[in-house]
Amino acid sequence: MLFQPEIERMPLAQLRELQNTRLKRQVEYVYHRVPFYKAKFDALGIHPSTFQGLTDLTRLGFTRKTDFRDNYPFGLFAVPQPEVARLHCSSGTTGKATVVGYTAQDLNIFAEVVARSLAAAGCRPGMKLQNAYGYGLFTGGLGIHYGAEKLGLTVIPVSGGGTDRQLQLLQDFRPEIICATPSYAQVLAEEIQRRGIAPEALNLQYAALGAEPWTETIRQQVESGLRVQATNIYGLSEIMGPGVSQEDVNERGTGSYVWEDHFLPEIVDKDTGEPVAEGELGVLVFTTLTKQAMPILRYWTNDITNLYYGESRSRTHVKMGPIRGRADDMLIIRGVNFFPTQVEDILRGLDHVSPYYQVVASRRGSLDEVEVSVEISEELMRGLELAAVTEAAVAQHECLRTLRGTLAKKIKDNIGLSMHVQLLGFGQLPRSEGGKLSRVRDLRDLN
Ligand code: ADP
Ligand code: K
Repeated sequence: MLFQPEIERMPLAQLRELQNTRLKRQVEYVYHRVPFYKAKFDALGIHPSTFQGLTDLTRLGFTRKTDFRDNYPFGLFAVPQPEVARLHCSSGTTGKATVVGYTAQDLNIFAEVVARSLAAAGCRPGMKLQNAYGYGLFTGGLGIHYGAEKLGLTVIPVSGGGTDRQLQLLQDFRPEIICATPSYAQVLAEEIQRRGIAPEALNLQYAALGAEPWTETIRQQVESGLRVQATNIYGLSEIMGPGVSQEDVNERGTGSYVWEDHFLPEIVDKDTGEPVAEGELGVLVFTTLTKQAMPILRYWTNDITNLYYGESRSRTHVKMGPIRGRADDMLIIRGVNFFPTQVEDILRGLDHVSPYYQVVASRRGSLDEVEVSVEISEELMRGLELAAVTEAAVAQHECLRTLRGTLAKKIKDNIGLSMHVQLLGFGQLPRSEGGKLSRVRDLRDLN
């Protein structure tokens, strides 16, 4: 089903014309309303009166995550605060969160693109949707929620986690659709099998999964475990939230439609920033075309993927392939964005630890796990007369157990993820020998 067929099937030439008009308007809008963009464009010699639209796009330079941090909290906003109807934050920023804002019109468009996405995922008005995306500052929960209402679905706003309750509601309310992170959908599928819940006890037909990278293997597990057809939903707070792109349920595995009338995508080389040929892998860059509260031009997402038109399509909009990785060191753990440098910041504020650490992400079953190894300070080693820090030493010294507990709690409070903390002695972690030392190992095999 197509929620907005006239837009989703708009002939490409007409779509380009629409994008061109909207881009010129957006450039003019930010030039007069956002000092950050005015300064940037002045420096680049760009003026709205001479800006040609799509053919001039690459002249605009990039907007990066650091620009959000430097303009925290409202510096990138283009409207006065009373016109901002809602604020959200993106996870995974060091220190200060990335704040994003929406006018009433932005929220309406957000709901429309999510409604389009859910329709492409198989949903039809009258169906029930269990929303297991987290509600709150994160864009996932409310983003899906209002889009589902816009499409005419009955929403079950259960939010993330609480597996017992999720399973109870799936059996009692019998929703046709579930939205969740792919790893959480896997957990639900495994639990259903483990508890011997009969497939007929559930009424699920579709799952829209996103917020983290996933694979065809995960799709198969979720599809057979939950007896659904599972599609990919992609998005990011800086641009809107979930629903920037979506896979069609009948075209699974062939890529996700990017809703190009609102979000103009590009793929650029991760080192040079130059556009690559259609179909080539590179960094995904987005320009918002209709945002009022916080328009963003050429946002460098750091997500690695490709864009292509190609065969097998029920709509005219471009498709993006699955996210193959990140051009920065951000990890996505259970849907939550996490920069290892966030651990560094926590260590800096803590006594008795060295600044050396290592982060290892792995998968146990279908859930991501993170272990953080941290060295205690030389001083503390001397004080405790330890040559090395072993499990036995930790068991013996209460102060080490307290230190480990404090660190685990700070990580949980600041980053929003539970991690295992391992204490090591000073000097036990590898040091850089001139080259770049990777503090991160990602052992999750996503293939
Ligand atoms: P979201 O609520 O969409 O997760 P965030 O702003 O917290 O929004 O995170 C955005 C990032 O999450 C994206 O840049 C991308 O790295 C990742 N992400 C979101 N959806 C997907 C998806 N379907 N596949 C792979 N990665 C995704
Ligand atoms: K995410």
